[in-house]
Amino acid sequence: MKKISIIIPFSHYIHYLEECLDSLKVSAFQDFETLLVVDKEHDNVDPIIKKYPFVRLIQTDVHGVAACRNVGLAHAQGEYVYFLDADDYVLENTLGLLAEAAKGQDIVYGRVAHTWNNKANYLEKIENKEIDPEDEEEKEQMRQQKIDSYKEKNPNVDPVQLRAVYYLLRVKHGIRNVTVLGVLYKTVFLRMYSFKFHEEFRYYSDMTFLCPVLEHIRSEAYVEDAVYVKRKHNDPINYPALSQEENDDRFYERIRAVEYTRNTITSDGIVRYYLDFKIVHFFTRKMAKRIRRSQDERWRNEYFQAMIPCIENCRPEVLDELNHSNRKLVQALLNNDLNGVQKEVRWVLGKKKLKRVFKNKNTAYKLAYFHRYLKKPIKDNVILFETFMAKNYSDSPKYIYEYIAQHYPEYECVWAINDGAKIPYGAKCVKRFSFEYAYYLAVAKYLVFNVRPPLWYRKREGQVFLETWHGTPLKRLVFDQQEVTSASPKYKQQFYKQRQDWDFLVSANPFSTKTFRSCFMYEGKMLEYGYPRNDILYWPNKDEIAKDLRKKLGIPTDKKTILYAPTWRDDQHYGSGQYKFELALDLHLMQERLSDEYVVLLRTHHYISDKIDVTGMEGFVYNLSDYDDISEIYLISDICITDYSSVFFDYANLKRPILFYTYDLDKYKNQLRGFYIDMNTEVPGPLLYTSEEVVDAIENIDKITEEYKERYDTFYSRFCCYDDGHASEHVAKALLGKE
Ligand code: C2G
Repeated sequence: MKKISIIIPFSHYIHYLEECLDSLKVSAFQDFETLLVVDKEHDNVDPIIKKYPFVRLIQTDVHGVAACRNVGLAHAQGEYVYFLDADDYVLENTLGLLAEAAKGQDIVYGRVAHTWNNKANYLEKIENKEIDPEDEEEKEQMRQQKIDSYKEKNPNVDPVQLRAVYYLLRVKHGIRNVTVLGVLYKTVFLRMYSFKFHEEFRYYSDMTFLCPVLEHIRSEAYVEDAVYVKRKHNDPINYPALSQEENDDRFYERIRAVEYTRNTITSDGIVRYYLDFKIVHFFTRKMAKRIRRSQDERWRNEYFQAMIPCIENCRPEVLDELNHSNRKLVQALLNNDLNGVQKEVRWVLGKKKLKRVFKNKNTAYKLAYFHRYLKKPIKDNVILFETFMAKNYSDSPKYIYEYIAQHYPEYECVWAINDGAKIPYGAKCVKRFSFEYAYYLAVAKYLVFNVRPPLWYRKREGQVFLETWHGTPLKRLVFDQQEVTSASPKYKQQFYKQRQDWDFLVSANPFSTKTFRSCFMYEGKMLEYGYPRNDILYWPNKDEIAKDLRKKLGIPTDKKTILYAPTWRDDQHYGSGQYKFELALDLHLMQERLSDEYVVLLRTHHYISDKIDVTGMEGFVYNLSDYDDISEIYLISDICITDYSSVFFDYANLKRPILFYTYDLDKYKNQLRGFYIDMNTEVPGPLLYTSEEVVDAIENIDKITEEYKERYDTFYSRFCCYDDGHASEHVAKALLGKE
C-alpha cells in the first residue's frame, strides 16, 4: 500500500497542470499514487500525460471539483489522502515532511502559502526574500492565545479538535478560505464516516467536507514547513480560478453551504462556533461594504434579506464577541434596517479614509478628485498630456502636442511633468499626483498618455482617451505574457479594465496592430499612421537639429557617435518600479580601442534608478540618461547598440547600423519575457555576447552593414512602413475629430 493517494481534479488550463505534475515528479518523497480525476468538461490531457507515467488517469462523467474529488476518494488506495489542485504545486520536501509526521493520526496538516507565480519564480522570490517569510512564531503565539481563551470559556472542549479547527478554519478570515488543501487525511478515517464533498456546490464544497471531518478527528499533527503552494491566476480574464470567477449564484451558494454544513455537523461545539464566526465576518468585513458601494442593487435587496436568517441562526457568543461597530452592523441587519447598515459603514469607511488622509496628506488630491473635480463640467478645449509617468517631455505625446500647439492654438494644453521641464508653446505644467493634476484628469476632454493613467483615474462620459503606447513590441506584453514577475500580480486584470478606456491606440506598423490586439485584448480604434515620435527622423531640417544638439551637448565635431541604449530587466529591482542596472558593456575597453574615432552616448531606460558612474571617461562617454527625448538622440547617433529595447524599431528609420548586445539572451527570452520575433533571424544586425565582439563589430562596421543589408531592408519595410514624418498630424486630427 502506498503511503499517500494524491487526488487531483482536473478540468481546464493544461499549462498549470504540467507544473503541478512536475512538482510531484521531483518530490523527494515518492511513496504515493497520483489520481488525476478528469472532469467530464475538460481540456485534452493527452499531449502531456505521456510525460508523467506515474499518473493514474480517471476519466469521469461527473462535473465539478467536489464530484471529482469524491471519485478520487472512492479510488484512493493509499494510507492517507492528499488533495492537490491542478493549478497548484507542492515543494520538494512537502510530501516527505507530512509523511514522516503521519503516524496513524486522523489528519496531518502543513501550511498553505499563496502566490501569483510559478514554482521557479516563487522559489526565487523566497530566496531573494522578496516574499516575506510568514512570521510563524508570532502567528503561533496569536493562535495559542486564541486557543487558550476559547478553552477558558469552554473548558470541556476537545483539545485535539480545538487545535485543528484553529489551524484549519481560522487561518484566515472569510469562508472562502476554508480549504481542504495542504492536509493528509487518513483513508480509513474518511471511509469510516463516509465523508464526502457536497456536489451541489461549486465554490464552497470544501466547507461541507472539512467541517464534519474536524468534528470527528481524534488525533492530529501539524508540520509547519510542509508547504502547499496555492496559486492565484494572474489572468483572471482568460483563466479564472474558481475563487476568481464572477458568478451570480455565488452569494446564495455561500449561504446554502453554511446552512447545509450546519445541518451536517452534529454537535454545537467549536466547529459550529467557527462556521458562524466566519459568516458573521463575511457580513461585517465584505458584505457591509458592498451594501454601501456596489452598483448591483441585489446587495441592498435580496442578498440583504437572505443574510438575515443566516445570521439569526448564529450562536449567540459569536455575536457577543463582536466589537462595537460590528455589533451595530449586525444589529441593524437583524432589525432589517438597511439604512442603519449603510450609515454605520459610511461612518467606519469615512473614519478610515480620514485617517489615511491625515497619515498621508499626499493623497488628499484623490479625495478632491472623487468628491469635487469629477462633478465639475468637462472642458471641451483642454488636453492633458503625460509621458512615462510625467518623468519627461518626450515620446509621441510630445510630437502630437507640438503639432496641436502650432496648428490648433485654440486648445488649452496641460502637461503632467515632475521635474519642471520647460515646455515650448506655453503649455501649463502640473505635477503628477497633485491637486491640479487630479483636476485636469477630471475635466480635460482629451487625454494623451504613453503609458497608463493612474489606477484611480475614472474615465468620464465625454472624455476622449488617446493611448500612444511607447514602442513596437519585441518583448511579450500583458496577456501574451504567461508570468508577470515585475508588475503587480493584478496587472492583467487592471490592464483589462483600463484598456477599455482607450478610444484610440497608436500603432507604428501592421505587426504592432496585430500584436496589440492580442496582447492588450484591444478591439477599439487603431491609428495606423506610424509613431508621432519618429516624425523628427523624417523632418527636412533634421541635420540642423542634429548639429545644434551636438553643440548643446558638447560632443566633439570630429568624432562619430555610438549610442548604447539597453532596456531594463524584470528581475533586477530594489522595490516596485525601481530597477537596478549593471552595465555589462566594458566602456574602458571601448575607450581603449575606439576613442580615436568615436564617443559613446550612454542612455539607460527611464525605469533605471541607478546613476551609472562614468568618472574617468569624460570626453569619451556622454551620459544622456536624463535627456528628455531619445528621438533627438537618434539623430546624433551614427551607430546604435541596444538589446531587447523597442529602440531599434525606431532607430531603423534612419537606416544606420544597429548592433545587439544580448549577453543575457537566453535568460531574457526563456525566463523573463519571451519575444514576438526571432532575434536570431529577424533583427537588422548581429547578436553579440561580449564587449570584445561589440568592439570588433564597430571596427568592422562597414562589413557588417553590407552583411546585414538584405535583412535590414526586409526589417525596414516590415516595421518602418507607416512612418513618413506625418504621424503627429494624422493622430492629432483623429483625436480632435478634424479629419
Ligand atoms: N527608451 C529610452 N532609453 C532606453 C530604452 C528605452 O529612452 N535606454 C525609450 C524608448 O523610446 C523606447 C521606450 O523607452 O522605445 C520603451 O522602452 P523599451 O526598452 O522598449 O521597454 P519598455 O518600457 O518595457 O517598453 O511595446 C513596447 C514595450 O512596451 C516596451
